[in-house]
Amino acid sequence: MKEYEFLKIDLAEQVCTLTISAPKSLNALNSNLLKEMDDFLSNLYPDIRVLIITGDGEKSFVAGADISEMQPLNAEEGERFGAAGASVFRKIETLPIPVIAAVNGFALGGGCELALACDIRLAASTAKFGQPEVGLGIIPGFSGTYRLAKIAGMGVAKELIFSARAIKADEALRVGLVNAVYEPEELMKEAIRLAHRIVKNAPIAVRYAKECINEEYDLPADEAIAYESRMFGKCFATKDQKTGMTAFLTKQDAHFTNE
Ligand code: CO8
Repeated sequence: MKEYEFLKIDLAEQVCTLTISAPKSLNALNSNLLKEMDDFLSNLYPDIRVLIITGDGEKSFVAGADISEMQPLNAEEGERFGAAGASVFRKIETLPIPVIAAVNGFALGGGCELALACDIRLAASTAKFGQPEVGLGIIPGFSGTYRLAKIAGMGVAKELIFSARAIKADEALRVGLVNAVYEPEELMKEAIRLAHRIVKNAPIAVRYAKECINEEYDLPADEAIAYESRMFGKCFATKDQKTGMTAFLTKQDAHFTNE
């Protein structure tokens, strides 16, 4: 398995855990770390069915983009840095497998935006979410203005972004920013348990479902419904559809082969 300076990778039973590790800065995202993430996501091992993203240590998921690296940037460099992070996060969002964020602590700025780019967010009860950018003289630059409004609604997004107020996990759950909250020691166990539930299902169907939900969201209703019908039809061209339905009808467990 490839070695990285800022990423730790663990692969077991088709579930890959990517741990972001920059301990000196509470796992802040610097440009070398983003390059490593881009490389990892662009060369994902073919047998991975679910990716879990978490942060190293007990205190922080990701405490944002690296402020010391951003401080001297001019407008052009700032745009380039923002675009580099946004492109990595878009890769996560469009990855052909589900991505679970296991938010184990601070998820601030780019850290909150990273969690938002994942498909599902699970949080430790000690996690804290926020978009503190306006307090630093910038706006969220890794697609936070777009995704926070999409996921938690425009009112919540505007309040959190304008005020730079950080919220605890229970409030994040209440506003729909996270799917579930667990005690810190349970978080990874629950993330892996959820990943294994996903792994049991037909991989192509899971992939098509993710694609449908992503693509249909911004389409007018008739186009969205037609999109789903096309993808639904494509499922019947897979061996796994026959496997799944035959297993149901013969009262056996389905063993999908991703075909
Ligand atoms: N960047 C760089 N260093 C950081 C960051 C960061 N985002 N966060 C923490 N660190 C460093 C601290 O400077 C400190 O370093 P040192 O030990 O050398 O002094 C170390 O990590 C430990 O941090 P603290 O001592 O501050 O730890 P505390 O427990 O007291 O506080 C906090 C923890 C509350 C998380 C605090 O560190 C903090 O507020 N961090 C900054 C959070 C933040 O504002 N994040 C948003 C950054 S902006 C952003 O993410 C924009 C994304 C889009 C970019 C678009 C590009 C143009």
